[in-house]
Formats: sequence, structure tokens, C-alpha cells
Amino acid sequence: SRPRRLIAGNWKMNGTGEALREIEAMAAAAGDLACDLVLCPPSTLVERAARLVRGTSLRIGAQDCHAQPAGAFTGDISAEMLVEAGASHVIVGHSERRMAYAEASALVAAKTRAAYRAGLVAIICVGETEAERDAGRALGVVAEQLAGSLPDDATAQNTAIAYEPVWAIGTGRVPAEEQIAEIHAAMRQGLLARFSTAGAEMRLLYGGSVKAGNAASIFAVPHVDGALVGGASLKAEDFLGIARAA
Ligand code: G2H
Repeated sequence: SRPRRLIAGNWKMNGTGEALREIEAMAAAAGDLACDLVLCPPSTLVERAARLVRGTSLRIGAQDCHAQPAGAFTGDISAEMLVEAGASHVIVGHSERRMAYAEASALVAAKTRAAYRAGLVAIICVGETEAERDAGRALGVVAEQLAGSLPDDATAQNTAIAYEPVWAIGTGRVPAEEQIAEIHAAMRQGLLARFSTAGAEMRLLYGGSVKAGNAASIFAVPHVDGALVGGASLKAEDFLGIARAA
């Protein structure tokens, strides 16, 4: 039996108070969906968003966390703080952070352990660049990031994986279904080998230019258990269109 699909929205550095009305509309529709729905606004909106969705089945997540619970880390936010603000999920290792902040997989694993420590579900992102794919290294890069970013105590309950090929992010370029299928099958194999049953059940999301119009064909790919959605998660109508295809 397939796990319930997970559709997660990543607002990145977008959204001020007025965008809360989109979250309100998502929350109102979330209960009628056949999938789990999570929305990750910027940290400044997490607490208000969490209050807004209370009593609905929409969950609120953050986009990053620090590995330590507290301390002299100017500008950072801990997993514990996110939990207090009402988050239940956190994205870690997004390629925009791997690249802009040189976050290596060891750090992503430390942030993931912090998420577990605080009781957050980690959405761990992996994915190759265009140059790596052109060099025939896509499978190797993803396997390496997966091995290095997942702690040994990852389970299907505390972790979802998002495969996001960097060249498909925000570009409108979606990989061919066979390309997604190849990576997702390889990820499943790797997770099965390392985590056995938990690896079989861990949800594998695809991310990168997912829209309502291409969602159904992406969800039809074997081992695609949901999506991580950027641009198309900003408006409730677009995001719910994707969720209804799941
Ligand atoms: C990939 C994705 C969300 P978009 O970064 O994580 O963004 O859907 O805008 O390509």
C-alpha cells in the first residue's frame, strides 16, 4: 500500500503578513485532501501561520534550523524555537542553502538530528547540478548526499526526502519522467539497504518547477510520494491544484 502523499510548500524568502490569507485558504481546504499538506513560510510568519491553521489539517514548517538548541549564533534559529513557534516540519539541506551557505551533508545531518531532538519532521533535500548531471554523476551525487545527510535514526515518521535537481529549480525545466524515475528508484534502493522497512516507507518527494499542470504526471512516476513546491505554493489556488492531483 502506498503511503499518503506529502505535498510541502516552500515559500523561500517570500511573504509578509498579507500573505497569511493564502495560508488561511489552504487551511480551509486541507481537510478535504487525500494527501498531507505542509506549508513552510519564512520564519517571521511561522508563529502567526501556526496559530491560523490550528484545528485544521494544514501543518506549518520552517525552511532551515541550526544544529544547536541555543547559543551565540547570530541570526540563526534553533529547532526548539521553531517547535515553540508552532512548526511541525523543517526543510534542511535545500540546494539554495547548500550553495549560498556552503552547507555540506555533514551539517545537514547535524541539522536533521536537531530536528529529531526537537520533535520536528525533517524534509531533507538532495539533488545534482546541471554540470554534475552532464558529467554523468547525477546518481552518484544524490547517493552521496543521501548517505551523508541522513542520521542513522531516520524513520518514515521523522523524515521525508526531496529530490530536487538544481537545474529544475525555479527554471520551469522539469526532468523527463524517466530521469525522475531513475533517481527515485535508486534512492529507494539505497534507503532500503540502509534502513530496511523504514527505508521502504520513507516518503520521497520530487521538487523543481512542480505546477498543477504537471503534478499528475510526476505523481504517476514510481516512488514519487509527493512534492516540494516553491513558486507554485505562494498562491492557495495553485498549491491546492497540485495537492488535489496527489
Ligand atoms: C525547488 C522548489 C521548491 P520551485 O527549490 O523547493 O522551487 O518549485 O520554484 O522550482
